[in-house]
Amino acid sequence: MPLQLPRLETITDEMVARFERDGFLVIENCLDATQVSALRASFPRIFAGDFDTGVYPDEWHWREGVSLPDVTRHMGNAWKSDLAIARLALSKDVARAAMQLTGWSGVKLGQDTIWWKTPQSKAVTFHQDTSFMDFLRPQKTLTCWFTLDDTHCDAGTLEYARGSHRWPLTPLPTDFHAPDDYRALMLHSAEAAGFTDPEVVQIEVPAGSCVFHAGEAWHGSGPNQSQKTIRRSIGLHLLPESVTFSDAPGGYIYRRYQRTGDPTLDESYFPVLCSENGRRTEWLEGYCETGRRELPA
Ligand SMILES: O=C(O)CCC(=O)C(=O)O
Repeated sequence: MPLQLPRLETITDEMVARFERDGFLVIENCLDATQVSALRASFPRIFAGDFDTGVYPDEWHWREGVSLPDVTRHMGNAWKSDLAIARLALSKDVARAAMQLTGWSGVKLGQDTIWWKTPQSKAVTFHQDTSFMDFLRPQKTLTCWFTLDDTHCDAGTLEYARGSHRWPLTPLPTDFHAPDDYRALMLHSAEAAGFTDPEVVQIEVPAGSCVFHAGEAWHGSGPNQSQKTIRRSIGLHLLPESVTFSDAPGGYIYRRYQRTGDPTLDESYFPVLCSENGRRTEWLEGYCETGRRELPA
């Protein structure tokens, strides 16, 4: 079964107002200790290439003995490879909360991202997730980021520029991992938007907490300066159900899933997590148990 997350069942008007004002919303203690430890156990396995389904993720940015030891370990669409991660990524509760925050009538999963910041690992540059959705119309996304460890300012926690979801959208960063100055692009964009001293909020929350952020909100994470604290997180990047592939160039990874002459996003790769009428892509529940995408008989 996909995970049930009762803390996400009640999104109040006050929470929506805070999300709209700041561009992000923190909800503490959404995953219980058992759920956190099951997800943590996946990290060493998937980065060693041990996949429940035998299928590779869409992005695999760090390999033992090949990659630089001090960059943030990162993977995309591990739900296709690992069933513990699938149970989180395919959760209905996350999607329903996203619908309440955005007003979308239904939600598809765009992709997940796995983040593993080992002690002394380097920064992730500030960026806007919507910039990566340049191949979609409407160009929109909402992220729900879960942390599996208590987060600390000196251990590379996630940071937001408050209110930055109202600044203009900028092109993709060229130095995503281990930039010289991880806040530089955001500061440049702030200045262009007329803000000289943007407020940066560093998220310090217990393991199992989550943060929803608007796709336009600037966020990134500093170096992990700790000698022994690990920071493992999972981001779920959600799309409006009505989204289609655009005619414009872009989408160097996920455009591969476009069928010829057809702009729709196939539910085999971008499943519907929750629709207005409660519909979900048919195979999600079974997939979380068996790793097979089978339609009910
Ligand atoms: O966890 C991080 O350091 C980066 C997270 C992020 O950029 C995201 O999930 O959108």
